[in-house]
Amino acid sequence: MQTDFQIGSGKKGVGAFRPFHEADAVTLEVFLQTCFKKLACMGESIKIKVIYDYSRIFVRFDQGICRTLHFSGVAKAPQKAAAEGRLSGAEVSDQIDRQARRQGTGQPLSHGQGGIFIEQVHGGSRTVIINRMSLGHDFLSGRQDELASLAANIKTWGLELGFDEVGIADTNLRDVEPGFQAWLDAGCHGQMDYMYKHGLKRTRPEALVPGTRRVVSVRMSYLGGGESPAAVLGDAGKAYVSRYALGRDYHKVLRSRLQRLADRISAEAPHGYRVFVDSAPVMEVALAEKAGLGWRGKHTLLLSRQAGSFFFLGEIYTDLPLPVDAAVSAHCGDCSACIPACPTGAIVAPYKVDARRCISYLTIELKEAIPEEFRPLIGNRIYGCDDCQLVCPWNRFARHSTVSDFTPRHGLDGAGLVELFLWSKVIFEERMTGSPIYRIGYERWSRNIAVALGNAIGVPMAVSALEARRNDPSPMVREHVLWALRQHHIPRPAAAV
Ligand code: B12
Ligand code: SF4
Ligand code: SF4
Repeated sequence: MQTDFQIGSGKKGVGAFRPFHEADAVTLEVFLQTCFKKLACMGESIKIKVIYDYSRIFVRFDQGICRTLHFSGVAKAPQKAAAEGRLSGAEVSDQIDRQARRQGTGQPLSHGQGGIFIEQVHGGSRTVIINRMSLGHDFLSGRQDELASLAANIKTWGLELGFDEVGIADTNLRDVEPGFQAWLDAGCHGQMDYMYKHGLKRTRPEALVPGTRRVVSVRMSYLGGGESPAAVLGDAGKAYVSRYALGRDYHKVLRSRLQRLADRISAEAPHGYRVFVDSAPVMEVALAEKAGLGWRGKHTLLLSRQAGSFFFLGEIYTDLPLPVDAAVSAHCGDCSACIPACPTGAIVAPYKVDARRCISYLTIELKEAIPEEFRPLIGNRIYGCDDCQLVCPWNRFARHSTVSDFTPRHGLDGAGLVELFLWSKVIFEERMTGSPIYRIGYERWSRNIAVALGNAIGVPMAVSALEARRNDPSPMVREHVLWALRQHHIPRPAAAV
């Protein structure tokens, strides 16, 4: 999709932007804030910034913009761009601006005529916004019964696609903004720069995707069977991999289904949307809570009476004005079992997790050496941690997933530490392709297992496996191997000191 498209004075625009040649003696910078689909169907988010500093500029557009979109050859361009942008597709519909089509070529539309509204710009670097080019989903506004039936359909379609629950929330997250800011200010995000760099877009969905009115929130259980977590955690020679990471990468599993759900909604009611799974500045837990999918436990994760907490969350941001669901009440009550169960004391207070202490952060997000104070506490957890969830009484109700993608692969549900430590980089990459573990790479994988082997006192072959990688090419892995050998009372050789 081409953005920052510039049209100089007297120059003709091309393609879908052809009518912008009407701009008089100014240079325009065209920002496509959302997508061509919107241009075709709603046109609510095309912003044009006037760069030249004129004292008074009047920017005119004629109905050519509409005609351009109706021209079959050009219509393919927005469709292609929409597909590339992972949008549902651009539609050039007959409903677009019938008024405009009745105008003769070259006759500018003035404010209030047809579907194109134009703003006047007075000097400076200002923004012109073209509003309401077409009817689009605004057909639905004010038709509450149709919206309610659409919302019900969305939930049914979501279940058909394998989600366990679907809810709808508005975008008002102002209540969580101060807490999020306090968390950042306290440095709890550690090295996760992505947590602060998007500013308020995380807590303001409409700032991330302009036009967003509702969030369709989904949850999908991920327990895929395999060895019992307690048995693995109780065996120092085994590697504990967080239950969410035993199968196929959940980002892919959820995203493709969310895309299908969004497509299905589009077929019924064309909408502007984006789908998300843990990969963007989105407050997933807070939104799911608003959408009625559960309550926030004292470990900060979302909990449901029907399903415990072993599930993923995903969202569709949409501009459809769907009816919202009510939040459910909290049921932690007097329980606080998750707080003392945390091996590293990461739940610093109810509802507050300091990521820098969390084993999930230390083994997945942290790119550098794991601070020594945490290494003995990590035990045999080599990728993530589930302890705060395993002790939660509500997880008696956790459901096993029906999605085969979450079935454990390569015996990761109960593999031996020594066996995994002997994997070469080639084997790691081959076996972990398509797994969420792939993202941490071979070096962090080896670092984590070295720590676990350091904690595997008395486990046969632990020392020899560590010795075999004493001279690992990675300085970080070498340092962790030496630390681990010291736990077994094997000193560094003189040359390595
Ligand atoms: C960053 C992140 C992490 C970080 C930080 C976790 C955290 N609790 O914040 C780390 C790497 C540690 C992590 C670990 C895990 N994560 Co995570 N994580 C995320 C992510 C990307 C963002 C969460 C977030 O916004 N955190 C920021 C804080 C500020 O949010 P908060 O706790 O909601 O904020 C409140 C408190 O901070 C409090 N507060 C107020 N004042 C103060 C002051 C201080 C000092 C503090 C500390 C707090 C505080 O108020 C805030 C507002 O209500 C989400 C996906 C997403 N995009 O939302 C997944 C997500 C939350 N994670 C998920 C999972 C599965 C996990 C793990 C279970 C993985 C594992 N097995 O290893 C663990 C669980 C650890 C835990 N108990 O939270 C799932 C949770 C699903 C569910 N059922 O809720 C999510 C939703 C991903 C997904 N799409 O499914 N995760
Ligand atoms: S995931 Fe583990 S380390 Fe992180 S808060 Fe829960 S129990 Fe603590
Ligand atoms: S262990 Fe207890 S306090 Fe923690 S989330 Fe579960 S019910 Fe709530």
